[in-house]
Amino acid sequence: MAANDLRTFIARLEAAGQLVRVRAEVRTDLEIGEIASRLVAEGGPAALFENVAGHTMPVLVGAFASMERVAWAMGAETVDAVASRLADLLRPPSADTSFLDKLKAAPKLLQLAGAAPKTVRSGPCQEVVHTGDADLARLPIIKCWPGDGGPYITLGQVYTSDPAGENRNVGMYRLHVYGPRECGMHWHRDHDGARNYAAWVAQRKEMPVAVALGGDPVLTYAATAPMPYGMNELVLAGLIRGYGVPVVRCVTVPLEVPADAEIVIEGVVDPEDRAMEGPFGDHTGYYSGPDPYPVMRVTAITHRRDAIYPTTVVGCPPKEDCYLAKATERLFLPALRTVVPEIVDLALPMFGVFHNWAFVSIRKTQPYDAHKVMHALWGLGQMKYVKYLVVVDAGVNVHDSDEVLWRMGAESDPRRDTVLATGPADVLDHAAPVGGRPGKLGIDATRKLPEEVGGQRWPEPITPDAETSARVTRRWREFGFK
Ligand SMILES: Cc1cc2nc3c(=O)[nH]c(=O)nc-3n(C[C@H](O)[C@H](O)[C@H](O)COP(=O)(O)O)c2cc1C
Ligand SMILES: [Mn+2]
Repeated sequence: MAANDLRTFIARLEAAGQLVRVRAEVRTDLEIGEIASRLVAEGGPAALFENVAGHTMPVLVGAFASMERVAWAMGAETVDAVASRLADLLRPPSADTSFLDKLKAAPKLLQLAGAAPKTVRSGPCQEVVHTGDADLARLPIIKCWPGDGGPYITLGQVYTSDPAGENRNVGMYRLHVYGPRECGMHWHRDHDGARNYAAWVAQRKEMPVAVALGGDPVLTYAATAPMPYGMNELVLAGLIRGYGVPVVRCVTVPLEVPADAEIVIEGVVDPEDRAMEGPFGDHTGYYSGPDPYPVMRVTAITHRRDAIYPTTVVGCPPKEDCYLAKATERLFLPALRTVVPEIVDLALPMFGVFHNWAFVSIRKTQPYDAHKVMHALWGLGQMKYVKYLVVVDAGVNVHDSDEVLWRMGAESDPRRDTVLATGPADVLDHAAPVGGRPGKLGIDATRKLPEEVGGQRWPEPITPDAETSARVTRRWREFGFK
């Protein structure tokens, strides 16, 4: 059963034994965060806190804190199944497509067309409307870490557009709550929310913003997906789901939000108004900020009558956000492969916090293919942030970091096989040289072709004899082993 709102998803997690209802009283100040961190560390369930001190709204954490739960959020059993369905849907038709093939492609086109959001007249997210009396303090917003500059909304889908109402975007950016009707907009300079904001600033106009919490669980994933600017993440959500996401018009701003959301915060961002945002215990494992960021003034808060407040805690990896990032790794791999066909598999290991590390396996046919792949990847979207990039041969399991490091140790020479390049650093990379040139290190850990090593002999890797191996498997019990 596909859950198309948060409460149906909660029911599904509960039925699968993957959600604990917490009836004991709990605090928004650090306590929910501490519990969430422990649950994710032990591969534990999601938690629904029903008795939050000072609040009536329950708080949900950990709903996306496993690959299985992320897959369920997409209405599938595995993320790989979604990835192959999307890859098939988006595969460009080849030039020699026959008429019959074109006919076969028609249902695909219909599916693509049907994925656009559908405007509906009303939705449960507006069952209760607060405008003049809107107050963020009524939401059970948590403070995650002791050094945080205050409470933060951590799992919000931030809806924006440019001044023409085009380039509709949803991105997940944390919101630093400053007061009852004010919060900081922490969209990084090269994220699409910031790009839309720059367009409003250029016209010196107040920018409308809406932040949705909950709704179809696929939306939480979609808000984190690195779609190119101009491609609405709601369409991605619709493609994953197989139907357009129902959206309603906001009450006070000209934006649309998911009709099935639990809570929506509407507001405006003055082009002149900035405030210090942070510090915040970030997913790097360190505090980020304080830095100046735009400020949103809340114009309305709407919610379901019995709204549930979803949140997450980031920090030293792995945390819940790492599972959302893994889903992106799987979903976007087919697209990477169409641009860089040498790529077999790619891993952004969780300890690399999205993009400090990338391990990529390639099918190498030409000398220096590994180098070609490094430069190609550093030129693609957010892959530009990858600091340490290790290229191995097809057949190496890039999801096994020990195996990758074994191959790297064995197959590479630190002088001959490393590439030191320059490229942009992520906003959160505190080690990047300030005012200097951020570095990238590529390591070619593939087996070398004769042309790459002046004819030096490259040894054969050891693999077992296939016939013997099969025989031993057959006779294993006969030898007395279990
Ligand atoms: C839990 C979580 C918190 C995030 N917080 C921020 C943030 O505060 N600022 C930011 O720019 N990106 C943040 N991100 C990453 C963006 O959501 C992600 O890069 C997304 O692709 C941006 O979308 P956009 O390109 O449409 O702006 C966060 C991601 C997750 C999973
Ligand atoms: Mn975007």
